[in-house]
Amino acid sequence: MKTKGQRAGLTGAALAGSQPALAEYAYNLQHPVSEVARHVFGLHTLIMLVCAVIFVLVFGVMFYSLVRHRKSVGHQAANFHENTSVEIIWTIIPFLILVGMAYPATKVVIDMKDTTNPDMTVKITGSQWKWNYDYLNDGISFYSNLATPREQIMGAAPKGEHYLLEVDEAMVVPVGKRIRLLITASDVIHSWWVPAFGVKQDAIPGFIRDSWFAADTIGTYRGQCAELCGKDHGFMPIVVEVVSEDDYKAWVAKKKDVARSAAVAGRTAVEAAARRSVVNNREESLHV
Ligand SMILES: [Cu+2]
Repeated sequence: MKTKGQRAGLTGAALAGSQPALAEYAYNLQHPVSEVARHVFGLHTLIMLVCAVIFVLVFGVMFYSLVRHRKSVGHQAANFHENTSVEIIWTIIPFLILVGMAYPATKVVIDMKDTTNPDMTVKITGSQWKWNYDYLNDGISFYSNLATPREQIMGAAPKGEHYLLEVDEAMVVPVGKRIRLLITASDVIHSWWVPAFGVKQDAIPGFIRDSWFAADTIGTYRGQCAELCGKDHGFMPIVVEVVSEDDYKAWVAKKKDVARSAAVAGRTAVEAAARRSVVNNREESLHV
């Protein structure tokens, strides 16, 4: 017979096997790669421990009292109704516990909101159902759309490794740099959430909210819109590629090149269309 632990392990393995992209969500928060995310992780662990200790102490005392002092073995109920000392103790102890938890939590929240001295700024606009990234320092702008093939969503093809967590154009940032995010939306409220960076910020139409992160490890990090925003809310993932400074520069140069040639192609097409219409007009006037 399998023990409970073995069964839990098997369930975890089955989950990990069927949804590799979600495996890391299974038991804990994602592995943090920024200072803020590490603090959030630590805070989460600390508060869970405090809750666990309180749980064990309170229920331990309660069950001990219920069993050892039960009526059937002849105990009389103690009467400490309106006992001032007891009331003071059970007010002061929770108060001290709350202050003890609020102090580190407030420090992390203040750090999350401190967007001063950024190395670069990216404006992120959520819209139904995609993200738009504007690199204010480098003059780059693009949309990031879901890249999961329709057949996988419809169940006609096996689901890929990054099912619903892949995009056509990822946000690219240099490693170790302080990235300030200006987050807004063009239609309804969305939320830009990348757990590994410790960033989760509502994108609200008509408002600009800011946040920041500095990723310390090169890699690909994934997130999702975290505010119910309509029928395709689950289809607007976020992918951030953290690359070296040199790779970032090369990416910026490539993006600018592509934008330039698109502009040239656009201008050529407009000029050709204008020439055609001049020729047509001339021919029409000759025929009159
Ligand atoms: Cu959304």
